[in-house]
Amino acid sequence: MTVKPTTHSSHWGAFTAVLHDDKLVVTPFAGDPDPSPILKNFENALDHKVRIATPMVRRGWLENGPGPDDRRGDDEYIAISWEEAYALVSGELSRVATTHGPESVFGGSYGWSSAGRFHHAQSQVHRFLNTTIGGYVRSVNSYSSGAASVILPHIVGDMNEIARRGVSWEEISEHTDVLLSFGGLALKNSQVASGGLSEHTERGFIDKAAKRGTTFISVSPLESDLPDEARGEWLAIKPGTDAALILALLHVLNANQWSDEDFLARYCVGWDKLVAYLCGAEDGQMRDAQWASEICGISAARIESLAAELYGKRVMISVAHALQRAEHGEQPVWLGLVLSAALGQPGLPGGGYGYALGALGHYGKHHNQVSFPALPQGKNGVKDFIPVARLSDMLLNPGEEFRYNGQTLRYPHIKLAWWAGGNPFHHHQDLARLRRAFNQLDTLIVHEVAWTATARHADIVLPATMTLEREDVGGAPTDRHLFAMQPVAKPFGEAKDDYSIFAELAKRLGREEAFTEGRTAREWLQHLYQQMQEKCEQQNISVPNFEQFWEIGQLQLPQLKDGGRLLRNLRNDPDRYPLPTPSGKIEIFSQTIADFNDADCPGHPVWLEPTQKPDSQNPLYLIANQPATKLHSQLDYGKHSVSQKLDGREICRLHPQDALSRGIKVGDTAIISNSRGAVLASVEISKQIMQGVIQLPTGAWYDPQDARAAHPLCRHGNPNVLTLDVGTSSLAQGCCGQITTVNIARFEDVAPAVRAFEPPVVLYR
Ligand SMILES: Nc1nc2c(c(=O)[nH]1)N[C@H]1C(S)=C(S)[C@@H](COP(=O)(O)OP(=O)(O)OC[C@H]3O[C@@H](n4cnc5c(=O)[nH]c(N)nc54)[C@H](O)[C@@H]3O)O[C@H]1N2
Ligand SMILES: Nc1nc2c(c(=O)[nH]1)N[C@H]1C(S)=C(S)[C@@H](COP(=O)(O)OP(=O)(O)OC[C@H]3O[C@@H](n4cnc5c(=O)[nH]c(N)nc54)[C@H](O)[C@@H]3O)O[C@H]1N2
Ligand SMILES: [Mo]
Repeated sequence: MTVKPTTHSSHWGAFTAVLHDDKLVVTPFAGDPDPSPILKNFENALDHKVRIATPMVRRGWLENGPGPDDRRGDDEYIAISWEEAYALVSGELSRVATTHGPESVFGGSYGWSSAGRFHHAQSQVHRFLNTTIGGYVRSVNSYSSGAASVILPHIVGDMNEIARRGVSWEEISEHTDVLLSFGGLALKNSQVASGGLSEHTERGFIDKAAKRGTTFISVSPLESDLPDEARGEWLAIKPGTDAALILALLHVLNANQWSDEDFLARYCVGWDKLVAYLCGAEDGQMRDAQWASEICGISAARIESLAAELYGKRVMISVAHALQRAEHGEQPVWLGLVLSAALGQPGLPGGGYGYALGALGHYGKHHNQVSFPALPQGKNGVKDFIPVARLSDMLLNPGEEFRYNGQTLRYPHIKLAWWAGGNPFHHHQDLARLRRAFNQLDTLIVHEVAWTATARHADIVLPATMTLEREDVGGAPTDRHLFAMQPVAKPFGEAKDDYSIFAELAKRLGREEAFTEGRTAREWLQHLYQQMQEKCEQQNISVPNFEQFWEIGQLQLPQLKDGGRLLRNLRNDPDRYPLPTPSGKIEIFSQTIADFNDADCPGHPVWLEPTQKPDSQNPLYLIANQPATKLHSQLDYGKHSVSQKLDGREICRLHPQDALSRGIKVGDTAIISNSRGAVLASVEISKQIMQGVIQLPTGAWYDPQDARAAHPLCRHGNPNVLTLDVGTSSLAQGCCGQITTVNIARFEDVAPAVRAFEPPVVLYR
């Protein structure tokens, strides 16, 4: 059967799709100059054996009822009908909400879900819990920018304004002399933007800038973080030590009187206090190039010459998200801003600070004049929340105190957790600890398209459709195209979209009208579209009506060119446009943060030793960064992702010297381990990686050989078996997943086959 191609969109690009005799063919959006190969992951995904066909209940939960259970992650499932599933789920939610209140339900449901404004799973969960039981314990911030999203409001007033609405690539390509990037600008990362991106333009802009004369310098443990098109310099740095390097650069600028004292006096507070710290007046320790060199591994001479190369130039500083996904991750974020200020660059064309530039396809882009509205989530009557990465802490330590952003809060006592559109066994650190945490629950409910490790820990699993099996509207505020996401296939098995599932549950809870407002999914799309259309009309932007839009499949929206406005406005008119900080200026010293009195994040940026440093037991750093071949764990079973594994295992990369000294060869299976567990991975050897560092990307589905082991062995290569589950600091409590320390050896036994994509044992009645 051949069907007319339908327009569609995903977090990694827009495309058209067609089913030819049950084979899905995906073609990138014609207007995309540099489409992502991740699109290929769709082609074998619709009917993969790891998809979930019917609702499921975990055997232990069915037999024993709700309650803590060590069998989660290691149990059989029983296929049930939707009627049975609705009855079990609505009954259990009523029981928990009536007995313990909505403050015992965790509905954070962190995760990227799929593109599509309406079926965004997390929004659906939140709306459902708000409209049926009056709320839920939520999570704040993200795994992406846990530390940055707390510190940046204190020191520059707003995160979004210097990240997503920061200086644009277009401006950089025209004006920047030096782009100094901590953590690089890997094109693998800007392939992706939440909500979708129809035009991948980073490669083109980087090429244009380099041709015009921009010097790119990438400070990173990996050479591959610098795109070839940048024709730049790779400065290899020990993971987690950028704060020391930047302090030394500031020391050199100050010592040579290269710091822009006029800018620092007019637009900043606290430079004098930082200078006292740099020069040793604060505590007797000088933070000069020699001092930093011993910490970060870059020679003192190169640190000094780098400072000289920045002086007098139009400089853009960027700090990747990755740097703050680590112990004391607040510090490099703060120091990147301070460095740009000491150079007097914020607010100049192509100059200043672009936090997370290149980390996602949103950054450095223009914003649409009007954006597509989000699904309203209703009112959450529960006040309790956690910083998102404190999940296991919360479940394991109910009632205990924790610090967050100057407050002392308590972990709530959670009985039931609900997850749709996220995979904590992908995103969270220390997976053995996460399993223990989930085992404390009475009930875990998960909606999933496939048998992820999270689904395998659930008590009730509800099968969700993929976007290809339903209607939606795809768009992001930084993408000028809006797409009709038209279905290309029927739902797999009995899968339903999250909205329909929640609508049925709301009906059984007597709250259908409150949840649906009487609308079908199609009517919601029309309703949301109409709201956008009205906003457009108010601004004299003409757009087709919904039916025409649906027929054409796409439309183009006008954009604003206001990137970088926060610091540009400050520079041009500080009285009229003070920053939304207590001083109205850039805070190099923050009295607010100082008054919090947390030793792990004092009032000005500092170098603090991480607890995780290579030692005799764990002599190597592990970088667990974003995968090039997929988005997180999504469609890890997809064609492109699988084609980039070896023996079915994720590939780790290490330096030839580190391999040689351990007798490890290309193509070997290696075992990477530390006190939390071990993973198997296939070996690639590369000089593009710093000696002393191993890289293993995230995204391989957790595949423990013995699910109940205290120190599990993952056969597939999921680095979160190894990462440490601690907060970045008492200030932000962000996740520290990016960097840990490990040992590596050749795996001498016969390597066990990967079983990540084999469904669990299911009993059909
Ligand atoms: N060690 C380490 N860990 C990390 C990171 C790191 O750098 N190092 N990075 C972190 C970062 S930045 C992030 S953002 C997180 C990402 O973590 P997540 O966002 O949790 O990862 P995803 O794989 O995107 O999970 C989305 C899940 O939703 C499912 N899904 C997709 N569409 C739908 C739908 O319509 N309905 C339902 N019900 N389900 C759907 C997918 O199948 C998938 O399992 O990981 C973090 N974890
Ligand atoms: N293909 C693809 N793209 C993605 C994603 C994906 O899953 N797949 N995820 C998206 C998401 S949700 C996010 S939040 C962003 C994340 O954006 P980032 O966090 O910036 O991305 P990462 O790839 O984790 O890290 C970028 C690079 O930082 C370097 N790095 C790590 N530690 C250090 C350090 O201590 N110092 C220095 N100088 N460099 C260091 C690593 O070499 C790494 O390759 O990526 C997005 N883009
Ligand atoms: Mo992220």
